[in-house]
Amino acid sequence: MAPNDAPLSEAEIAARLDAVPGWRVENMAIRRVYETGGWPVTLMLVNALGFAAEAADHHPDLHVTYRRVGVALSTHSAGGITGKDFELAKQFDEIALWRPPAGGALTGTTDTFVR
Ligand code: H2B
Repeated sequence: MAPNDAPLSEAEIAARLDAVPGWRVENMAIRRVYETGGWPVTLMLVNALGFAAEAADHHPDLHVTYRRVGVALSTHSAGGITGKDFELAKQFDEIALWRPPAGGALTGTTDTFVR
């Protein structure tokens, strides 16, 4: 089994969770809920996460409601949580929470957005 395909121990999971604030473990998956502000942003987020998941060939379970997107990551083939799940969680946060840096050319949206 490649290193990232091996299920992580509880201690390894706890240590790696420290590096992804906002994520928790429940029922054999790492989980996070993004608040979107409403349906159009919910759908944009689902598509953005889905695009990254397909590029990664690693796919989340998504719970989609009007103003929330719940994400659960686990590695089915390993029967647990692996390094793949944590790497994709970090990538999801980069995508979902990214904002233009202050002082740059981009102002950023003033609409209610993902957090
Ligand atoms: N996604 C997740 N979350 N877990 C898996 O074990 C998994 C996957 N396996 N996406 C992948 C696809 C596998 O089916 C393909 C063949 O790589």
